[in-house]
Amino acid sequence: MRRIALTTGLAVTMLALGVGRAPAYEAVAVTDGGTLSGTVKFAGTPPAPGKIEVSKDPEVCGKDKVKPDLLVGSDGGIANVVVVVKASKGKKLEVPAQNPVFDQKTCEFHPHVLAFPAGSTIDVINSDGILHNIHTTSTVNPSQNQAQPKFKPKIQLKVEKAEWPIKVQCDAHGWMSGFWISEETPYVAVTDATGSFKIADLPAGDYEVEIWQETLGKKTEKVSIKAKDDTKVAWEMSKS
Ligand SMILES: [Cu+2]
Repeated sequence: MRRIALTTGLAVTMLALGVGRAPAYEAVAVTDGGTLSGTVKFAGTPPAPGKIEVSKDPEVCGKDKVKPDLLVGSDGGIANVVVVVKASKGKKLEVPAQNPVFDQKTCEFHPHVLAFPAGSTIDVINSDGILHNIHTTSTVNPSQNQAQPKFKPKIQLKVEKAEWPIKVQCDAHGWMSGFWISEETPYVAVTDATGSFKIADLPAGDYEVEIWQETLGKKTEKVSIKAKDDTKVAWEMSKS
């Protein structure tokens, strides 16, 4: 018993000192913040988009579907790249007043990559009127797995803790895939169809920025943010 008490005491002390943990994010007032904006483009010739074989419900899902795992626009911009500024302090991370929406439509997840503050409740919508099944694979949060038949047009799933990427799949349609990004700071963006992104209100300073794409992996970039200034970047990713 004494050993257990000692061990527990040590663990509590280590937690209190923050030993072995990343420093917690500190919310501060940001005045004269700077902006980081730019593009993430594919270096070289991108591979032809993959095709999805629709093996079920083609009347709702459609027949010719493009795999969403690597979408490169005509100017090389990569969609759905997650951009995370590794900030230790900055503006307060607010859970949105309106729940983020994750829709299942023509047997695809919209958006393909959904970023939201940790603690958000996600409105999972079934616009198709057929059976879908929302299945998340988490390591920090509990994984969630719920059937969503026609008579349940909306279910709500809360994600308490910061974690990314959380893979989301549908067990009824094996090709359906998406990702949730549960944010620890407000300085996260997902690139649009042209590969563009913008992150505002950053305190001036030097930062590491992680960029991640599901088939291209993770890369770290460095930026300097100046007060009231827009730092523009043109980053590239490629198949390794
Ligand atoms: Cu489905």
